[in-house]
Amino acid sequence: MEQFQMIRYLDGNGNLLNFEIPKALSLDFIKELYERLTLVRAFDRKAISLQRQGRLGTYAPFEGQEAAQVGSALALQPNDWLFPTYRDHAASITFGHSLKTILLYWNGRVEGCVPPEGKKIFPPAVPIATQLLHATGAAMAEKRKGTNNAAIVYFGDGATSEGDFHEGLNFASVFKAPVVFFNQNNQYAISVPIEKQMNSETIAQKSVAYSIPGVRLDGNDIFAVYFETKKALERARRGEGPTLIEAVTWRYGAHTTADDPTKYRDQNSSEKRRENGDPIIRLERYMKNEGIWDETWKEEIVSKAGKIIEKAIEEMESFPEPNVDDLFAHVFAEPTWTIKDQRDQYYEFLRGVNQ
Ligand SMILES: Cc1ncc(C[n+]2csc(CCOP(=O)(O)OP(=O)(O)O)c2C)c(N)n1
Ligand SMILES: [Mg+2]
Repeated sequence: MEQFQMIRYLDGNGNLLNFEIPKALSLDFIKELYERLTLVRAFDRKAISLQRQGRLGTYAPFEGQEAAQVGSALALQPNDWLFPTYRDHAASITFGHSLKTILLYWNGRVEGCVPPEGKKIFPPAVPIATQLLHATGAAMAEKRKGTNNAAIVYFGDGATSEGDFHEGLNFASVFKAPVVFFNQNNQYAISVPIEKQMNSETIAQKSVAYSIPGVRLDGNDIFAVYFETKKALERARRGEGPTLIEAVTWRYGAHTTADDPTKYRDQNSSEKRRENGDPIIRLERYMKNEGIWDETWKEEIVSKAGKIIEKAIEEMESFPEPNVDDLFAHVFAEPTWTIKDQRDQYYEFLRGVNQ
């Protein structure tokens, strides 16, 4: 697709390509990017390890997708909305969620859905693509209220085959809602590779049907992600409506800890992608090329990340025991008779177990 060439600011060797790089690229900012990427990757690996030790429930890893999530979330303003899926903890953390909250979520705790005071972060959407409608609605509401706030919504390649994707884009286009549709094309929907899922060559081209801009970028290039998302958000704030961004990326690991990817793909070739595609290695190469790399600093931030993660685990593990009512309390504003019935049955079951 001529029209949807992949946008890159940095090549695999960390060289800047022919793009005007805005002034925001200060040394501090570049270091912040690297530090954030390092933290979320270490967190992701630790979460898998906790799940394997029986200290965390099923977990959805995002290793490989860090630049797409961190770069896009950093482009937001504090009063914007963020609608994540079950794989977008790096985006949520970057926008303000604590690591403890993310861990509580994966231990099935309702407290894991509560954003910090004043932050508009939705609970992760597990039903695929439903969040595109929520984000469009929130953005339409902001527009009606006359604010300057925008929304970003994350979703995968598989989600673009759902009706909700099309409904969301159509509504947002018609009502010029200030929303950025941020697709992470990690090329798999569980075990289904993208070529078995759709005949479209790109996801960005799906924007044509709704007469909105479509941007295809290298999702492992944090500069491209950050600056292109920023542009889309600015466009939204100017009242020009939504943008569809396709960030092409890759998940190295399993769909979730309940999945065995070796059953449907060659995990050795997945690992080989690190050589030229890895978002963190690429930024590190850029910093080395620019002469701004400092090995001692790297050791410091790795050790700092480890401490932050250990503290979050301690907080999660010392959290008070859950209240059984939480399971039933948040389904509807007022519980229906079916929910009440299930709650009673569950209490009866617990009485039997405890006898
Ligand atoms: C409506 C709905 N249908 C099916 C599922 C089961 N399911 C969970 S994840 C997933 C694949 C989603 O793939 P993609 O949108 O590419 O996101 P990724 O997991 O790759 O981040 C499916 C089909 C679901 N959660 N919701
Ligand atoms: Mg996918």
